[in-house]
Amino acid sequence: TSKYKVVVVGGGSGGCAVAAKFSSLGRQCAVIEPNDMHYYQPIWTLVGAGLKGFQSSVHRMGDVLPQSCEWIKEKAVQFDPAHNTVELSSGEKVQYDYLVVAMGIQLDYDKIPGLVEALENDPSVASNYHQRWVNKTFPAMQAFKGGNAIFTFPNTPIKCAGAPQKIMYLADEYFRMTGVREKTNVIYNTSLGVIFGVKKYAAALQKVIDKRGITVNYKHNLVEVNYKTKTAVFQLLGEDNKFVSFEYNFLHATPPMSSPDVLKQSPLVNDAGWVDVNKHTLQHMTYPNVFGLGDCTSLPTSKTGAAVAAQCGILHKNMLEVMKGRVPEPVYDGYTSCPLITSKSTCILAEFDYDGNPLETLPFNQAKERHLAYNMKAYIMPEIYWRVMMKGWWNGPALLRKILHLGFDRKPKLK
Ligand code: FAD
Ligand code: UQ1
Repeated sequence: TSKYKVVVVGGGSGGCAVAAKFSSLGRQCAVIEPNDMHYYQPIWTLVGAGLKGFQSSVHRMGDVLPQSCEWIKEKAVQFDPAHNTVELSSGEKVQYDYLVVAMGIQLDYDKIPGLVEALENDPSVASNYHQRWVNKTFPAMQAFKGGNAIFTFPNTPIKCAGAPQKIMYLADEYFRMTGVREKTNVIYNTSLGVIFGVKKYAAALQKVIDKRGITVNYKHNLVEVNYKTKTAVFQLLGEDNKFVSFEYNFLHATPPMSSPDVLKQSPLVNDAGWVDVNKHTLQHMTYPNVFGLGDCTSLPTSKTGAAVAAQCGILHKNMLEVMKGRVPEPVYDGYTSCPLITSKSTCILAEFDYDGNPLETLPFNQAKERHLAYNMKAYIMPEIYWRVMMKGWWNGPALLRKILHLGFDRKPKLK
């Protein structure tokens, strides 16, 4: 059994950023992460639309993780928080004084019968959520000659809840450019009953949908795909739960998602399977030396990299407090952000807190489609991610917001 002061499980956006913050601990800090590659997933929307190369989203894990920390290149398979240990796929156990769980969210493509087969065999079926199938989206758009272009949103919490519709706006624009839009129904079939969870941005997106002539079908949950007949079956969520079939000529599927299976079976999670943390401190509800970060947690905010950035600084500070025997400060307000790309040069930059109150960084209305927001998303955020956040220096834009608002910011009131 090897022993460390801090063990971080997961070397993705959150795990890597927080390990970098603890890098002064040197070999007393370890990251458990099985993957060779680290992906900047937010750029996959633009990769899918042919606006960025896939290679720009990939760095070798060994080049991204902080050099001073120990990289344990294995999968965590079991948690025993009563004895401060994590078991690895090799069977070996790792002991910790403090644990950060940042394992992300699991993609459950296999929960939709026929979806994986369609993704593997039908060139007109794609999915920006997976490193393998994001590379199919643009070729499918190029080959598309009209008919039904269907975009789906599943019946589970997902990461970046805007991504299933961002690719639709980009495809709609592309189909206009290639002259096929007049022969096309652009259809958004979503399990939800609203286009976006925050009213201010939902109203702005509705205008985009009306202007572009997009069909939105609410409470439509994808349950089956048959690529041989090119049909997608949806269940109508509600009273009758009946099934309707759609023929597709292009299908962009967002898979159902859930907490990683390894976590679901662990003592660390709530009934829904998420790491059970205090929503203002990120400290575990039962085990005070355990903290949770990002997509795998119970934090009731929209799961994004921007939220992870804000959480990293708070987690680091609070864990240092706990190390000193003090009580962590309840400061996380649920900050999250979703850059809702509406074309290859415009973006609605949603930023909000737990209560769905807008928490905008720029001192002008971000519900408007703007070039500046697009440029930030496409050119500035990747630089911030690789050069600043992965070094442990980016805690989200809160400080920038305060400066740009000249201190006239509302004070967060936390229970
Ligand atoms: P991840 O970054 O997913 O990292 C989880 C890590 O845990 C992975 O490296 C994984 O290998 C590892 N892991 C899993 N299981 C184990 C195990 N058993 N043992 C050890 N390690 C394990 N966010 C934004 O802010 N803005 C956007 O515009 C945006 N767009 C997006 C578009 C798409 C298409 C996608 C897919 C995501 C988008 N996101 C966006 C979301 C963002 O990428 C995630 O919210 C963010 O990466 C979450 O960070 P995380 O550390 O929680 O999880
Ligand atoms: C952000 O902080 C972040 O983390 C790196 C993202 O992840 C990709 C984002 O998409 C956004 C929008 C933010 C928020 C930052 C600003 C400057 C509004």
